[in-house]
Amino acid sequence: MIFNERIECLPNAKLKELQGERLKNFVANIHAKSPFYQKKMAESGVSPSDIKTIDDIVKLPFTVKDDLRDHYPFGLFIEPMEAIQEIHVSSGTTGNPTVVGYSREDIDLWADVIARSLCCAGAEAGDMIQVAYGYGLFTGGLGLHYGSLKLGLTVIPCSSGQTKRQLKIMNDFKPRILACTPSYALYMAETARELGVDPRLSSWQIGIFGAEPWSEAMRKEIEKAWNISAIDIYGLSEIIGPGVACECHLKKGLHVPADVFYPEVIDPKTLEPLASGCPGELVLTPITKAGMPLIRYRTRDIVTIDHAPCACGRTSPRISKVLGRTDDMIIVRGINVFPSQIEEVLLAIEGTQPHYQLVIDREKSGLDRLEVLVELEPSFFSDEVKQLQSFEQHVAKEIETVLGVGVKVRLVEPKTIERSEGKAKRVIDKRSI
Ligand code: DLL
Repeated sequence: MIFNERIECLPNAKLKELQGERLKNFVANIHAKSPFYQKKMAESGVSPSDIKTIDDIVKLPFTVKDDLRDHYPFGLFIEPMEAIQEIHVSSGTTGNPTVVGYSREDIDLWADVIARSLCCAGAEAGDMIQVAYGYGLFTGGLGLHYGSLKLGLTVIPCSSGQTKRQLKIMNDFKPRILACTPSYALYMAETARELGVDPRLSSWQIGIFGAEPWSEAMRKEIEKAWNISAIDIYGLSEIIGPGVACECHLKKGLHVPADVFYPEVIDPKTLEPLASGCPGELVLTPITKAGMPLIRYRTRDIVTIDHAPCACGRTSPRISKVLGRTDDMIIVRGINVFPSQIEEVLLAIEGTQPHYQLVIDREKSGLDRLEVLVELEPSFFSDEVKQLQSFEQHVAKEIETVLGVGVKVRLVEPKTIERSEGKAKRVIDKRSI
């Protein structure tokens, strides 16, 4: 089912017309109300009257995360506080957290795009959904909540954590849909097995997973563990939260509601637009947002984009799974490494578990050292040191073939790597400590 067929299946020319109209009003409104953008646009030599069609978007300046941090907490809100209904905060690793504000229209928009996402994923009015994303300042819980209400689902607002209780609720209430981070879905499966419950018999048929990178191999693990269809949902607080893109049942890319979030893919170095299919940084402009609208926001997420219509009937462009982030890319001895590449390799090897961590350090000689910690399935654990060493070497070789850089692999005992109820921490970079 398609939530809003008229919009989601709009022919390309009509979509462009609508986007152009919206962009024009969007820029005029921001320019009238935001001293920050008045200055930024003046510096770029562009004025609202230069924006006539959606293609004129390239004339506009970019916005980056530091712009939000520099105007902490409310400097980029363009509506008075009375018009802001809700505030969320995304914690970063450095500096001020990112604060985002939603007007009433923005909350409606959020509910709408998530209702579209849920529908895209296969949910239908009358279904029951267990929302196990964190409720609170994080956008995951409340975002899925609003969208579920809009679509007419019955919501169980579990939030994340209390895994045993999550499992009991699943078992007793029998929801058809689960929404949480992919790493939490795996953690819950592990806990279920420990409790003697077979996760393959769960009531969940569809899982709506996102908020962190996860590979195709991880998808297979989760689908096998829970016997469900695992759907990828993407989003970021600065744009709205979850609901910026979501897969349909065909899983051939994540549909972007481009009538409200205009996507571009650029080369992060030259800032030039890239052709469909070329990996680059995703830039988004939420062309109908009111409370804290951003122009050409650089997400730092690396994706490819496909403008061809999907066999599901939707004409919206689709982005690939997130391939990495410009800032989680680790540079080891000059070679660019994305954790997702290592994840793919690890999960393709029989005997390893989907729990891993990457530790980067600098040797005395000044050379970077990348150590890959990975858990072994209990049945593969051996008392024979030699056997373990040869397995480590085998894994290291497989990774080296893909990355082109030498790594050290350390097999660790089951349950040694910290489990996550939210976003998993995959990389520990000791070079900056
Ligand atoms: O993680 C919003 C969200 C909640 C998305 C629930 C999906 C489900 P932030 O905390 O602001 O917002 O983090 C945004 O998380 O720029 C990506 O790097 C990463 N991310 C989000 N979804 C995915 C995904 C939420 N499906 C940052 N795959 C983004 C890979 C993702 N990375």
